[in-house]
Amino acid sequence: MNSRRQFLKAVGLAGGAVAASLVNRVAMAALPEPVIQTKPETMPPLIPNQGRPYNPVVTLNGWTLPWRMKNGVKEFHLVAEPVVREMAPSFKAHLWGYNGQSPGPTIEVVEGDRVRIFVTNKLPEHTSIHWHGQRLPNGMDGVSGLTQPPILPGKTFVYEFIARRPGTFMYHPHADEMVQMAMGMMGSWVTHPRDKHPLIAEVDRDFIFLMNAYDIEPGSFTPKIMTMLDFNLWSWNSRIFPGIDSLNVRQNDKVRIRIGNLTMTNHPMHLHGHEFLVTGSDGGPTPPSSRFYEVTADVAVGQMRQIEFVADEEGDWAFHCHKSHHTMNAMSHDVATLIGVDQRELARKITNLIPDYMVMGERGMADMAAMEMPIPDNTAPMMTGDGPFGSVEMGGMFSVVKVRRNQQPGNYSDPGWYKHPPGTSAYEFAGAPTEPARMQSKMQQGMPRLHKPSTEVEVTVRKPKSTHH
Ligand SMILES: [Cu+2]
Repeated sequence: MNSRRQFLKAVGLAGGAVAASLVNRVAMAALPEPVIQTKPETMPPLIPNQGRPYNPVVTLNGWTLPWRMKNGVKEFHLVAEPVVREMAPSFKAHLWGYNGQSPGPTIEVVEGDRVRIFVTNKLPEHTSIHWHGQRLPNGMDGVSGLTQPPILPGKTFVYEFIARRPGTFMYHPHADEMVQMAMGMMGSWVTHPRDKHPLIAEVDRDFIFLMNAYDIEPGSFTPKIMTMLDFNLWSWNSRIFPGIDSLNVRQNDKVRIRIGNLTMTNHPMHLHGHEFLVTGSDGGPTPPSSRFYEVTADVAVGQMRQIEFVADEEGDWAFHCHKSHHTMNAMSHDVATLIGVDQRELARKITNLIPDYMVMGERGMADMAAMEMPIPDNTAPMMTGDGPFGSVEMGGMFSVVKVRRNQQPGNYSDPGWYKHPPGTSAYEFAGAPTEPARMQSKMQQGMPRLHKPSTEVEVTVRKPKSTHH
């Protein structure tokens, strides 16, 4: 027992993970004991204490699966099972995943490693695991019905292959795929290069996460699995803002972020304050001639992208999907656009019927972040997140890259909010307002009109009074 505790300590999991004896020890004597993670926090990198050395990754709100070395083979044990995943504080979802969490643990190996993965199925239906992006024998590819029979409930299958190609990969079921991925079954995989690689840079910080999406009705716990497009929770590693941990780095660190997309739509990933290069995909490292600086990179369905940048600007830099409805949490989509519409008379009439009726959206949706309308239990607010200057009015696929001068190497803890040096923040203008200069012409238009101007007024726009803030 003591040696096992020391092992867990050595791999940085003591306290965070519990190695549970889920399976009969006698029957599973040849199996590595599965390690189960009970917490959704970002675990420190798993420093390898056996095999070839490498610079480990940090899985956002996740962890790396410990392995055992057996006659030169790296052995892992994945357990497919129902899990309760805290997607954000006060919001738990009933998902399917691996070893206690959704997504499952990250698997990290080195190019050339022989890998043996035991997969035990504790789901109520059959499953399989496909090793997305790997070069491997066809029979290890994990496509249920095509390359193997399904893994029935209670059964354990063994996958074995050599990790031939360094890069960023993922794993997911290839059996009842729509349901099992909609329930959260997936995980990341990193194969580190064996030697110095001409196309793979050494970095100071290496992060990885998968993008996934769920359709969970406000107040309920279980995703609707028949949803094809209309998901209402856009998550990274089954976490939604403000539940996604920040990516904490030291100023001038070289940073790599590996991102996979297992949702049903693309996500343009946008980083503030820095330019990055896309240095690789699940197809491998990209040739330098193909790399150019960007601040947004699209990650299409079933793709992985790794981006790299030097974090040379101190601050709290937003990092998010640029589809604005992907930075919101569950809401009803049947809300009309009411910006500029005077709802006072309508509200008065409705209030006669429904006394608690609340008018929304007349001045945009930002009020949603601050309003005190009751929401059902176990529901994440649609737009929220306390920042140092008020509500961040975000949800979903949003986090912050925190760049700090004094963040120590190897320290991934949250340094708190950035303290802006005096004179470097946007501030309120204190002078007198002036009328904006407008383009003038005979017809009061920029362009001459061909037809007579209509005297009819189509829309009356109500502007907020200056007392509104
Ligand atoms: Cu998106």
